[in-house]
Amino acid sequence: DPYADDPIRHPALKVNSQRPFNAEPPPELLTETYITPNPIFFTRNHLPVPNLDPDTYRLHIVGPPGRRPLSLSLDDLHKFPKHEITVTLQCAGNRRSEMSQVKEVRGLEWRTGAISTARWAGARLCDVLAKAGHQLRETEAHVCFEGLDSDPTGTAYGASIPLARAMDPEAEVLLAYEMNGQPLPRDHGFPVRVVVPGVVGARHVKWLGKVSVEPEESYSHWQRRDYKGFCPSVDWDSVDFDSSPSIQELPVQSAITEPKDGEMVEAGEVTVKGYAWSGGGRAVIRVDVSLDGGLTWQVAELDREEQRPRKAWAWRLWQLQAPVPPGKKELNIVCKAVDDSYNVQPDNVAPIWNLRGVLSNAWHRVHVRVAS
Ligand code: MTE
Ligand code: MO
Repeated sequence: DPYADDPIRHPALKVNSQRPFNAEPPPELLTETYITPNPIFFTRNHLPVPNLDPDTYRLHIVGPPGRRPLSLSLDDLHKFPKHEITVTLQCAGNRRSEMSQVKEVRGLEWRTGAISTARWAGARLCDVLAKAGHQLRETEAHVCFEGLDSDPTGTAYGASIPLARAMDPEAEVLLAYEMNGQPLPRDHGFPVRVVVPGVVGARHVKWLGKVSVEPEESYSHWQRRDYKGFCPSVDWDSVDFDSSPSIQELPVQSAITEPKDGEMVEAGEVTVKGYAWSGGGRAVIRVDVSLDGGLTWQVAELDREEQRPRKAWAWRLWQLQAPVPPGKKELNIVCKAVDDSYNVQPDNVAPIWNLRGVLSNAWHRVHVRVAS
């Protein structure tokens, strides 16, 4: 059993698949704290978790033609300036279960929890690439990452990002060795993973073994044959994966974490809580909440965490306390977020349905009954 050596996991996680391990925190725990504690941070593995020895670990950075590659130990990586940032990581498949209610999709049935936030620390990728001799010459180039996890044929997990993002110090792409002040847990990439702020989780390659600069995107299955969006009419017979770009920055997203769907709430006053986030460093500027299915709206209160212009990498938690209209037997609670480009979420999921069930960011709806 290639999974026999996987780590022990926190019992609060809702497991979507055991082998490979995929799990999300329950919604009420997800927004209890701004920083997600490591043991309940959502986990998305495609393969068994490698068991890497930090003493013999080496990260290979392929140099430009004519330069020797770098082979960095963990100590070598610690010698680069340490950079620490708060970043929200979201899987492209977050909220897929709502898409599969419209029509069957292929993928794990994530609810609202394939998203979490941590303080990440490590070396800046741009510093490491510069040390290896790379410059931002070729604008069409890509930085390819390879994981040390592999399938029975020896194929490793891989992904890439454009070189321009990798070389931009303002993009703050990290080779992270710390998560919330601790060495990375095994499930989250020990000893080193990529963190690409504002970009889909699939590019944050864990158990990083190799970095190279290539004229083309990564040839990995997960770069070329997955994690792409399509028209709702495209099916598995007609899909042409080369016709869509790989997902990089994600669209604006929000969800309700309290109350839960089907719950009974007290008459009088209701507290609605949730998260909101947008890709590409775009800040969430507002979250609107409706108690009547979207007929009338109220503005939720956002947390006061710092939002840097163009570098708002982390989510905002929000809440609304509102009177329950007298006589109401049920509430159709809805939320929708707006980012600083005034991007909004679509009102329902059917027009954004796609065969792989990615990019599911319609208004989030929760139906509750009111106690009488
Ligand atoms: N890196 C490797 N090596 N193997 C993987 O399976 N999964 C990717 C990404 N990096 C993956 C990986 C996907 S799809 C996501 S959403 C994130 O890791 C999840 O990171 P997490 O498990 O730390 O939440
Ligand atoms: Mo993912």
